[in-house]
Amino acid sequence: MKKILFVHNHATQFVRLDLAELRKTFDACDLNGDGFINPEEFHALLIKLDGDVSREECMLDFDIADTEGDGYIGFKEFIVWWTN
Ligand SMILES: [Ca+2]
Ligand SMILES: [Ca+2]
Repeated sequence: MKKILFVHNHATQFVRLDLAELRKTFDACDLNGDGFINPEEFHALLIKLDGDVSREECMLDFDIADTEGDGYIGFKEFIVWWTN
């Protein structure tokens, strides 16, 4: 029982830390601070991560990340994109 509890706690802590890191990344990417990432902000993030990323490549990835298709990436969509 103790072992299972430990593993569970460990996993929870890992997820929490990971989310805090992701939140930082998301906020750093959200240049105008509206709580969403627009295509321009997303393009800037991809360039930071991968270097030379074209606008076309950016929009392909943006469409994948924007699962709701509203033209912005919210934090939840960002988590899904980041972890896939
Ligand atoms: Ca924004
Ligand atoms: Ca969206």
